[in-house]
Amino acid sequence: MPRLGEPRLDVDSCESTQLLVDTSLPEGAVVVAGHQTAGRGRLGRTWEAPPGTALLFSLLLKPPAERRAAELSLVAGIAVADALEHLLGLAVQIKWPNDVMLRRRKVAGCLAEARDGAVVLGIGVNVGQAADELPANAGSIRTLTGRTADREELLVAILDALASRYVDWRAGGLDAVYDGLGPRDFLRGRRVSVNGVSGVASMVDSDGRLAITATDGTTVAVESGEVVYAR
Ligand code: BT5
Repeated sequence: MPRLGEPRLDVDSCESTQLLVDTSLPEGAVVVAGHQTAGRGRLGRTWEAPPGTALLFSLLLKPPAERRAAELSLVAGIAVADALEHLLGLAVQIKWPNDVMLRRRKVAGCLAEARDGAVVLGIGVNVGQAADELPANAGSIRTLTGRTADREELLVAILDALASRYVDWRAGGLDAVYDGLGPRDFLRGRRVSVNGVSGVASMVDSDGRLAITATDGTTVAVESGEVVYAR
């Protein structure tokens, strides 16, 4: 199993941990920040959290060329869900392609960016934010459970879970980690619209695509995009 979390750089504040990962380091290198001034989401969006309230880190991975790197945001979601379920004892869902949901709120987001032939995997988990410190439809461990969580303990739990899921994914793709994904699929059975395709989400397939069944019964598999869904 690869050692994830070493070498490690901790910073109080930075623009984005994604920018501080040196891809010449060995796989497993991690950067952890207490605050980001320009945290990144997908498609040019931002990730916001007040200083000291969230777990914010980026991890360097060097997957084999035959694997689809974009699937790593789902693999990361599975690992975050594994860790949160273990620590909180509550069911956690994964909303394709990269959100982790607790009690129907987004509690964490994952971002897999390819760089220099490697993948920089960013994970943000909302831990201690109060309700007025969160965007719409988001929640933190504090607001959703009334409990506090230790960010370091959570980081270790996520890295442990990810090390195990990553080994399985490297060997066998999403099929090999599907037990952590299929039963946690937040969108399954919901009415969705993605990139102009509307219908009912039926599943995330083993290539990491969202399968949507339209009213005429045809099924379309969508590679990526922003999902609009009925709550
Ligand atoms: C994501 O993007 O969900 C990926 C977020 C990855 C963040 C981590 S933090 C450590 C590392 N360093 C970085 O710079 N990034 C990574 P996306 O699916 O595009 O979601 C972004 C959207 O989520 C925004 O447009 C907001 O609507 C919403 N959002 C922003 N901050 C949030 C938060 N703290 N909790 C929940 N939702 C948030």
